[in-house]
Amino acid sequence: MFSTKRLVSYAVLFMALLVVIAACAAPAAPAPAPAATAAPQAAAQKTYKDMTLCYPQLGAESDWRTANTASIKETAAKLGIKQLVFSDAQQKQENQISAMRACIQQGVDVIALPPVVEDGWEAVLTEAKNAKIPVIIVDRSVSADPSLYAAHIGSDMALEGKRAAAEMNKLLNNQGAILELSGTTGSGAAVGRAKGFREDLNSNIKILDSQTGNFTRAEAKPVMEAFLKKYKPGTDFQGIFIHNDDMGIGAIEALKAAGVKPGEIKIVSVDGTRGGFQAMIDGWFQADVECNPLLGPQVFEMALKLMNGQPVDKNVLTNETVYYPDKAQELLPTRQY
Ligand code: GYE
Repeated sequence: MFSTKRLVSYAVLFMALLVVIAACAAPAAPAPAPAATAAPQAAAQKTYKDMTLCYPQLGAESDWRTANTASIKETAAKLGIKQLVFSDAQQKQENQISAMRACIQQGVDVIALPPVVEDGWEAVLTEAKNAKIPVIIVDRSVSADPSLYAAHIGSDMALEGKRAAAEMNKLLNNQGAILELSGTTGSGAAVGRAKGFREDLNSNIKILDSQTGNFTRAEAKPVMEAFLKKYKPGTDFQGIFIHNDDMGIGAIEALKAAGVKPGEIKIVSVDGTRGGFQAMIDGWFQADVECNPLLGPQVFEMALKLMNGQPVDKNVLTNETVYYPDKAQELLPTRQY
């Protein structure tokens, strides 16, 4: 056992030693500059001139689509990107998938994909991911796991459907029956619009029937003709919800041929194309829910960020509104699509 005296002298010795060590140690060096402010990476930044972007467009089924294609092509030219690899899949998913595979093979920098339908993208998205090619989902959505793509830029299709329902409720005074001409089966646009519409449609309004017109004028017309053989306008149904203006224009032809007059049946459509505005001026559409196809600038801006490894927002939604016949004449000349 140590005596207290001894213990104290050990402690004093130990502390003295500490003082000596501290005195001998080199004075603390100034803190190094934080790594973030050192050596900016600006020199390695990629520009639009370096960009090869792949756009496997889903088709040319509508005026909306034509405007979307034009927006992509015009923006690519304006920004002076190295190469735009554009293709038209004619509304066939297998064509979009092969176009994507060709782009992966080529080693493009970014793929921007407007998917014709929601399901079935896992395999090719995984291939792009493995090849380290970021994919931006444009316009319609996919059901694949979000970890398989970089981001989505497009409209809130369910919100568009809700807006259409609110218009229909007003137009029909919350009662009656309607028909629905829906978009491409299984497409994010049709699924979202149908869902949102049903969520907000007054429960006293019955959806008598719903058929697809595949977003085209040509396919919508015979569907409307078949509806008119089955259901009597005015008696059996008072309104029609149509998922895009092109199908609306096809439907109008069938309605005209059946002797229906503009305004007798309340029509709510989606897109806000010039054709839709004309249909409002002519009294056929009572409301047109906007869906903006001019996505080019946002797509390329995000693509450049991805090329430079910068963070991007996972879901970029387009700001949209509803158009009405009273302003249609005034606004038509300002419409870009
Ligand atoms: O509403 C329709 C087009 O996906 C939002 O596709 C798009 C839709 C648009 O054919 O006109």
